Amino acid sequence: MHKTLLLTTLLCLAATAPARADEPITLAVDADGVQRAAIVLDSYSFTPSHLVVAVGKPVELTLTKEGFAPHNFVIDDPASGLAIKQDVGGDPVKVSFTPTRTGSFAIYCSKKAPFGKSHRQKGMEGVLEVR
Ligand SMILES: [Cu+2]
Repeated sequence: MHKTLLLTTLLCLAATAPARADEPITLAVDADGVQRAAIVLDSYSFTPSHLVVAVGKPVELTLTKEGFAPHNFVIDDPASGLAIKQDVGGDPVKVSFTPTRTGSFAIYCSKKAPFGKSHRQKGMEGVLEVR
């Protein structure tokens, strides 16, 4: 009897699992006008990996790394106010920027072992969608 109840509870929890990592997440604008989100860097992914932000408003991301491999957070489009290259180590780190143009911009990790594929090639990339 109790086992059945436990199983039912677990199944219900599984059904309400968190959204997929690549589902677009629209950042809310806080009272101070800043759009904030927390992102986890893992081997080899960003979670969440698809951020939607408003143009012309500051964005502040808190980056946290899991696992042992070194990772970084790169968005490289200086003409759009996006010139970010931030190493993420043991402690969470914040990056701030203000996108000045609308569009879709690649987020990626530029780390690479001496031999083999880059982390980006292994799937460690995402999208910053500026609307
Ligand atoms: Cu990486």
